[in-house]
Amino acid sequence: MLSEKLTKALSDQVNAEYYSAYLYLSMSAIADKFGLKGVSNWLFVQAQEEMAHGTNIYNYILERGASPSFSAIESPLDSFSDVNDIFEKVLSHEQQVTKSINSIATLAMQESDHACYQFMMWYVDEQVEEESSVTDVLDKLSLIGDNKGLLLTLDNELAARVFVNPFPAKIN
Ligand code: OFO
Repeated sequence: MLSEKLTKALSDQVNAEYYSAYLYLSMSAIADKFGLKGVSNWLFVQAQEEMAHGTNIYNYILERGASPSFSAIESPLDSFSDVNDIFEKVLSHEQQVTKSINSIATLAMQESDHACYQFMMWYVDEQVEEESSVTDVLDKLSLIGDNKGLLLTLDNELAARVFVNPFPAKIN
């Protein structure tokens, strides 16, 4: 059975993952308005991943015999100056998420809840990958500068991203 503290921390993380999905949907809509359909697609797929992350934690709380709590999901930012601004905000958001994932892993360790610690390790690895993939996009944007042709090439590259459910056995 999960402790009350871990149940609350995991419930808050479900909320945070759904907030991330909301934020990326908001960004996806703005990118669409900018005429960058590939960026919009990349962010939409990111939102789908965040929902899967949140649902997986929700399922884990139930699997451990605890009851999740639900609080309101904050409204996402909805104003971004350009595509650089969007990805800079994605990176700083993911850095915050990494902190909260690490603090849950630390709590699980302090409570000697090895199962929960092990569960959180997937998220720890995922955050490394997320921060790295966003940093790659930011590096490319910095090389592209004001070259609109190269920006469209990057947009085409990001259009190829497809959603792959990271937890196919658990979520339908
Ligand atoms: Fe769920 O990884 Fe981003 O926030």
